Amino acid sequence: MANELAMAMADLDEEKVQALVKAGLAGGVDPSALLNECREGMTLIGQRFETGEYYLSDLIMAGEIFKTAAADLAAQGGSSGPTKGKVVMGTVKGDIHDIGKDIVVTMLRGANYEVTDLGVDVPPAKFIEAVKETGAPVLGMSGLLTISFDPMKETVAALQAAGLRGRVKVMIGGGPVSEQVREYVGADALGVDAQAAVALAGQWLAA
Ligand code: B12
Repeated sequence: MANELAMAMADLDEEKVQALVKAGLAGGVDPSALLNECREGMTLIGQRFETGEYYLSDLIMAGEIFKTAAADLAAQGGSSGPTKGKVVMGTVKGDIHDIGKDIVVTMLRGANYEVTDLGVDVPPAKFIEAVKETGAPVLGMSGLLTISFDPMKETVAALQAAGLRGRVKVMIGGGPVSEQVREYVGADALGVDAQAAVALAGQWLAA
């Protein structure tokens, strides 16, 4: 049922979320459609947090429920084939939101990209080190907080200072990013969802 999954997620009804995900998969529903519904639920949760209906503990719980559902959905997306290229990904300094970043990583891996996942709260120097070590031509940064824009900008500046900017394409994503933010940060592109990340990598790494 459309929206039922989003509502179960928003209501933090873990059992119902799991049951609907399993039923959807068994019924042949596209895993990414189910993932999108869970995401809609997360947006509602964010709104309830803003209005004071939900507390931080509810956000933590939402994160756990979402991760379990996403893991079930990712397990359906297995793929094989030669690697299409390397990507370095991480959530920027000061930000510990990793649900969206993990989905992007999963989708990129599912599309046969070799992803170095640096985790959360990643300082610019760590991004640069990973780009140097792996030789990855694509760097993806995730940030869900408005205070994440400056660390993104600092990372692009650090790439420039290391002489790597010319050979590394930068994509950013996460709740509050916009074209204005992309410009401020100095990134090459922004992606609104994990599919966009895969499309950008495909564009940049096409032989
Ligand atoms: C769950 C959650 C948490 C969990 C995170 C758990 C975890 N392991 O990630 C916890 C409880 C830890 C948390 C903490 C905090 N949170 Co919080 N959180 C959320 C919530 C409800 C959902 C985020 C989420 O997972 N969304 C679902 C995923 C799938 O979506 P997504 O991240 O956008 O990712 C998709 C796309 O954006 C894109 N994408 C993401 N990254 C990338 C990267 C690239 C390169 C590309 C191309 C695409 C891409 O693809 C993804 C998949 O489709 C949001 C509300 C919201 N509406 O987003 C608030 C929210 C982000 N949190 C907020 C706040 C304020 C906080 C805290 C400061 C609260 C506090 N007072 O302590 C702390 C910050 C801690 C820190 N330093 O980071 C605010 C941010 C406000 C702001 N503008 O700065 C929000 C918006 C809630 C609100 N409305 O007030 N939070």
